[in-house]
Amino acid sequence: MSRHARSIVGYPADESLAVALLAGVAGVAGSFAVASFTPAFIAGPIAGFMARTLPGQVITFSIVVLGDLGSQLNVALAVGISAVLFAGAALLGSAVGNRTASPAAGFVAGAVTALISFGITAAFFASVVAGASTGLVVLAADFITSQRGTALAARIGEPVASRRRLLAAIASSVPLVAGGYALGASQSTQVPAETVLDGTPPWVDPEVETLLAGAAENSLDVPGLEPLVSDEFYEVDINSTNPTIDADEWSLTVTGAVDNAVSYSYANIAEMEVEHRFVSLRCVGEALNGKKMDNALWTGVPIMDLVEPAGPADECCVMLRAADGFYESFPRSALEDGFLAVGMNGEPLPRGHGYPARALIPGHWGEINVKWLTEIELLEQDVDGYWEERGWHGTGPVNTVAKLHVVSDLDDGRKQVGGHAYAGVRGIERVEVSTDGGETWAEATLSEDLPGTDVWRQWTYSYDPPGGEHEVVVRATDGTGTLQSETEASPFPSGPSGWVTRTVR
Ligand SMILES: Nc1nc2c(c(=O)[nH]1)N[C@H]1C(S)=C(S)[C@@H](COP(=O)(O)O)O[C@H]1N2
Ligand SMILES: [Mo]
Repeated sequence: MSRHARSIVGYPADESLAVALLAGVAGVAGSFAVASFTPAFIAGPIAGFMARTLPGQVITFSIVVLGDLGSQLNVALAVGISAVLFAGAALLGSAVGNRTASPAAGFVAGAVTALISFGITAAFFASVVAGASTGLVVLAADFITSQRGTALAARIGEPVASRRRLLAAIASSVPLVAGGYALGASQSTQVPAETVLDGTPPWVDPEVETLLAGAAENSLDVPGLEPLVSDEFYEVDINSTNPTIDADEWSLTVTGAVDNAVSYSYANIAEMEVEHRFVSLRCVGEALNGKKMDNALWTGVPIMDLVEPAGPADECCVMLRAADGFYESFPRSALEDGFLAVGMNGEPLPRGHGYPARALIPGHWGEINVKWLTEIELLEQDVDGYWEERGWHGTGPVNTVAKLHVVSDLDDGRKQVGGHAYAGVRGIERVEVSTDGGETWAEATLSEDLPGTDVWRQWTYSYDPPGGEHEVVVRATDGTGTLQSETEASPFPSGPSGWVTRTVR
């Protein structure tokens, strides 16, 4: 047996790169198999690291111009970088192994590969456990990819042809990658909140059923229009992977300018007197007629019920901090009507929406509705939050908007248009539609107001289409009688503005 055959990745230079890359890809798949799409997945923190450290303009371009594609590209890039890092580890490992006198070469190569993978992973996670498990996974992937490659090629016949060995490495890494992906994708890492609570969870309540049924009943019967409680609630995060928090270990602390800091466990909050509230959210970074505005029924407690026992000083501001490293600061006054949600639409809060608990700050842009909330700090001075440090001004109240998402032909030849309108706590009083580019206006039909002080409404309007192309324009008037601003503004830095216009044929 040659020395090459004995070493794990001891291939001739011309093919070792390709085999190392295959091992790297298999290693990433293995990491996914172990961690699923959680922060312990190697590509997660790398994507997060890029999102945090890339210049603000790049991130803003990605959010405003690329939208969801931007974060998908970020994840894809992070997966690629992870594979290259692991491949580098395998190459280094094999180089070291090849310098070692046999028969220890293979062992040394594998150990060095695992050690470097461990180092890379631990550096990104600051976690020894994640590093160790990833190191082992990469070692296994590396071993199987190269060793099976060698073994298969050897069975085919000595001397082992490079190409055959490479093909065999491909053949062994494909099932590794497929299996790793399938394993990772099948994992659900959310701890069912029922298991950490004694008795009935607060979101299991006949009142929830009644409220949800009412919202369904009051939703306008317009095909293609999202109902009053969103079927698919948008998600915006600074990280590509959601934190996986054990409700058992989670706590929320009230700190800063208070008489004495107070801490709450998950059970503490679930045992309090809960409320169910409809609250809509909208992201400051979305397009004027975008899809990052939604509504849900949330179960939780008024935030001041948690803050008051700490004896807060009468200070100007507050900072909310979260388990994913996110933080936002805003005026204390906005906190007064704040809500801490643990349930959503009759279920525990989904991981993507902040499990185990999130803040809801009525009428304000989504960004201060901090998910995975861990700390409420009372501040004597206003400071910049995560997005404000990157140039955004998204801590204030939402702009008024009427969106146009549905245009359809009715059986009788008329046209039907529809969408949602939202103005935060100001409420929506009226939506008007123009079918002639803004010359004349007619009032749209609105859905019944949902109970709640921070909810959207649906609108619809049907008309006889003029022959050919025409311009449909929509505008809302908020509950204070103020017409939606016609001045056009891009989402950056303080939210989109203008009237939604669409050419209809
Ligand atoms: N911890 C944490 N909270 C967060 C964010 C985040 O990245 N991390 N994103 C914010 C932004 S920008 C918005 S628009 C809303 C979106 O909430 P959703 O994902 O539940 O729709 O959450 C906010 N809260
Ligand atoms: Mo947002």
